[in-house]
Amino acid sequence: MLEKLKYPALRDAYDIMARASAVPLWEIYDRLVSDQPAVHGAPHLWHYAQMRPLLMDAGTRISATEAERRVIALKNPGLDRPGIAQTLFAGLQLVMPGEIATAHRHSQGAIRFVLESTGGYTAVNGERCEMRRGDLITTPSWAWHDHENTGAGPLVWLDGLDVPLVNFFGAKFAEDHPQDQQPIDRQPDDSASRWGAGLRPFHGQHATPASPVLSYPYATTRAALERVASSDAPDAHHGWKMIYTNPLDGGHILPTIAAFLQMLPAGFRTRPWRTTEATVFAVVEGSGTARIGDAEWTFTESDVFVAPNWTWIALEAHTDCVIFSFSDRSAQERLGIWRAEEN
Ligand code: 1HN
Repeated sequence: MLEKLKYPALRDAYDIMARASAVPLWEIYDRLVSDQPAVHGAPHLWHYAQMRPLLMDAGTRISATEAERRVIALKNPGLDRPGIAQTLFAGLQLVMPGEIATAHRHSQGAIRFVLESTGGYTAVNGERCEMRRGDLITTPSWAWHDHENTGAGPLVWLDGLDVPLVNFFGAKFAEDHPQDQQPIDRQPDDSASRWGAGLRPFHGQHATPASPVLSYPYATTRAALERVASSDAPDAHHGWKMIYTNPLDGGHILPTIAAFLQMLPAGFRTRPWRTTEATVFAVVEGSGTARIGDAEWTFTESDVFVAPNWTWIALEAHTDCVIFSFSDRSAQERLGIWRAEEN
């Protein structure tokens, strides 16, 4: 087990420790604590033009029912486990016209960011959340959810889940709903009306750390960003960037996952920044160049790319850009370990 000992004269003591299921800490680490984080995984970009045909092919060869979820997972080439980053799962999910993905719930929290839609919804806790391109829908831990395509064309979205984190903790539970589709007992926009209109219910409380608002429509978020952009100068590191929030405390939408929407004007180059969080970006509008660590790619609409933890990020907009992103920042902030550096 231990090779190349720093203190070979202690080998006899180490052998006795090993038989006691113990190891000398001074032998296993170079330094007891490292001064900089290790980077987990590689920067990577998935072009939608390459991924879409794979999805559509899967759409003809396996049904949503057979697959349970017809998701093509985006696997980070620098990690051995599935996952787009050490802490995050991301995948592209396809539901074909007339198909449903049956109702279940699990301890993993999820977000969905819609890429293609001619009509469809995700039902969460009895509420139908309409899915249009650019809409963000949350599925908090243990919330019932099912999906349906009610349109004539494919329904595709980016799934983001805290699967690796929940697995790491060993807190993974799941349950199928007794019905294929959960009963709908709430009006559309119920959660946004109760919690997201600058009001909250006079009676009653919201019990979980996740945002009670389930849907953040693009029509609303884009208009907000556009208005801010029309009056503020763009930030040197982020352009115009806003955080999807839980209206109850101004915090992130899920206890594990934070989400962001940013706008960059044509020709704008951000200065480099890095944080301890792993971030997944999805391009909503426009095209540009992303420089993530040593990688550099041009991106266009619906492309997805990942910046691993503690890796420099710089974005350049060729045209006006709107970029969605999500990360594990929410979990890190709650644990008090999140850090950022700007260049
Ligand atoms: C899941 O339940 C969904 O409900 C999508 O749509 C992706 C990836 C891993 C584990 C569960 C969904 C998932 C998932």
